[in-house]
Amino acid sequence: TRHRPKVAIICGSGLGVLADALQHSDSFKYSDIPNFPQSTVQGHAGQLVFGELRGTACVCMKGRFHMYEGHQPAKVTFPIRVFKLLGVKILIVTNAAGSLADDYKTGDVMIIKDHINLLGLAGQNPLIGPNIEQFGPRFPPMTSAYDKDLCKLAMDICKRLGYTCVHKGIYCMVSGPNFETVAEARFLHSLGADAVGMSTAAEVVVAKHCGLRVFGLSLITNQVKKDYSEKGSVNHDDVLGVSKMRAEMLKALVSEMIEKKLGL
Ligand code: 6GU
Repeated sequence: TRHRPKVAIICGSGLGVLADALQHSDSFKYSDIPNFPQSTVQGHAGQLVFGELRGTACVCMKGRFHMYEGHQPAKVTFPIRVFKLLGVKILIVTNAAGSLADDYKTGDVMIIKDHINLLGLAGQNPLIGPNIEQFGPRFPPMTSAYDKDLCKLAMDICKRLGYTCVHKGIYCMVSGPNFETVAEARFLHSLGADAVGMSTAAEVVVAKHCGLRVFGLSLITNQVKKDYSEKGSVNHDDVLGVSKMRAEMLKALVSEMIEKKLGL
């Protein structure tokens, strides 16, 4: 590819259409890239797409890797270091998530203000093992993981585009693949999490370690039941359905942010 991306975008479940916005694109199957993990999840295509979005060279992961597929944390986050070596400066992460917050509705967007890397705290951290100094320090700080200026830019654009269903909140990563019990949902909510999902935090840790700026979006695809009396249960098809419905909105937001050059 002739593209030399400064921005990398990870497309979450059902959000692969973000990659379709790229112009003059060159696509590579993960299976054709040496040492790249493979996607096994429905709704995750398994392609690295290079192209231009509003005049800025970008690379999109159309499909990401999850721990529940059997990948080790370092494997899940391998593409982040590939992006770093390609010259990427900013990582945009997207995901589908369940809401724990009482005031979030299905279809809402949460700009990720911070995360709780539950697995990372508990020993499943992608940075465990010998530190590769070439990428970053042994003990990287994580206090400003999500870039404040990019959050503000996103909030301003949402206001201008008339998006009213946008929140700023805390994302908690769990391993999955099962969705949460009621007791687990209450536990995560009591920790301060507004949304829960099975990705993102590990990728962000590796991105911060190697000095990338990070912006994150969660699409709220369902409410997590925090009460035994609530009826119904979530399934992956519902998650995909909602994210497909809202993908155009996320595409517009990300495109506008890139048009504003993300402060590059
Ligand atoms: Cl409810 N839980 C988890 N862990 N991940 C999700 C989700 C729920 N909804 C979408 N992704």
